[in-house]
Amino acid sequence: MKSAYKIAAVLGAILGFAALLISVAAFAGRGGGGEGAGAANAQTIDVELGDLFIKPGAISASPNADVTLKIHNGGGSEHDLSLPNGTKTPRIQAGQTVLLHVGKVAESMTVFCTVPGHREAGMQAVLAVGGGDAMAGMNHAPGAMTSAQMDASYLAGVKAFPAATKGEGGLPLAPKIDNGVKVFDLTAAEIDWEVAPGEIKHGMAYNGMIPGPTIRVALGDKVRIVLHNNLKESTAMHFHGLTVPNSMDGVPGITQPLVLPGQTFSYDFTVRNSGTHMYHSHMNAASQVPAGLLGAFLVDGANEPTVAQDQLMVLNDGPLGYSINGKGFPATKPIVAKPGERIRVRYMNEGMQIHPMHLHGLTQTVIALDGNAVPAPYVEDTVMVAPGQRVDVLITASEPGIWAYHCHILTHAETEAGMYGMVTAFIVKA
Ligand SMILES: [Cu+2]
Repeated sequence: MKSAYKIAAVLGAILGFAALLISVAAFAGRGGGGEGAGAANAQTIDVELGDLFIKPGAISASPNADVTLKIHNGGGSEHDLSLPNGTKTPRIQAGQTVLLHVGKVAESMTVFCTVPGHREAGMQAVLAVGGGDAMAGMNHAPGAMTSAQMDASYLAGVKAFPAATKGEGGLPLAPKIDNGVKVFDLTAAEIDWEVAPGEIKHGMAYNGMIPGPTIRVALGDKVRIVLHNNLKESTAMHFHGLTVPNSMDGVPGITQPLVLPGQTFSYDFTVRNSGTHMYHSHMNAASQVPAGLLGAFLVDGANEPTVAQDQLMVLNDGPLGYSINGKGFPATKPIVAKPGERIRVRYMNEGMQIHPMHLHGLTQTVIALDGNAVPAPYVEDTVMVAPGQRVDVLITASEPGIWAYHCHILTHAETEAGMYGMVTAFIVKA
């Protein structure tokens, strides 16, 4: 079917009666079956092209679906639709409909019209995975607001920052000492969490906070993490990045039994490697981790940098939306530094998407990746943090002012209703 469509597309374009013929051929191919096993997972999404807009502006694909876009040109002039990889429709005449097979959407992408000037004039949209999660927090359908409404909504968000919300994640957890062992109790339970002002989402948390409490120990410490499961489902805990005995690795069915609802499991080990690490659920993890079952596990080594502040930036995406330390803009907390101060920021990505973290005005010097010092620190203004990855950077507060600090996948940071999600600020003031 696909190759038949491509041949038809080429012929159609050459012969100059493209769109009608193509759409008929494409529909016939689709309707005629022959899709085989993939058909069960097929998803067809309606997309409307207008004169200098694409609707919806945020096209949501289901995870793992074989996606086809059904593109209708409702405008008065001809348009097309292209994927970033160059796959595109032929020119679509006014009033006509064409199918474009996309396949599995692995990552957020921008789709656009290639007619010269149309993309610049606004004919682009985001095609994102996650069944709509990628657009969580988007309160307004693109195109629904007037310019004045957009301005007002944007400025209201800025004015509200930093907004107060109930609950703070990542607070330090002091251990109890038992025969020289540092004992940390963590209880997993469901929670309602205020991600942004008035935006209360159902999540899962350790000790009632997202991220969970921050555990900070030193190299060589003997630790015991006591996990209590107050969830309605089983869980387990993995110490991501730490060198532990296999039996303490937290993978149910492989290294330990499931921790059933109501049960407790103790993880005992000696801390053998320093750096920025994480702990998180390793059961139904694609749900439990983005829902909030995660936290920072920091191990002080012999050569810690001297810094005025040590800041965490735990990145997450999923049912709680795009968040930094469990909150979305304007409820994110700015980093406030005095001129000349040196700050360590420890990024950790507990989400399932990549987040390039961009800081305006100041540079970020990468000093460690996944808890290991890099042989030669290097400077970036945009630091890529992949799922599961930790990146430590040093930032010197050299330039006074309020510097925007955000994920540079812009759909994680802004909609036409203003900034949201992975946006905060680095404020340098005396
Ligand atoms: Cu992002």
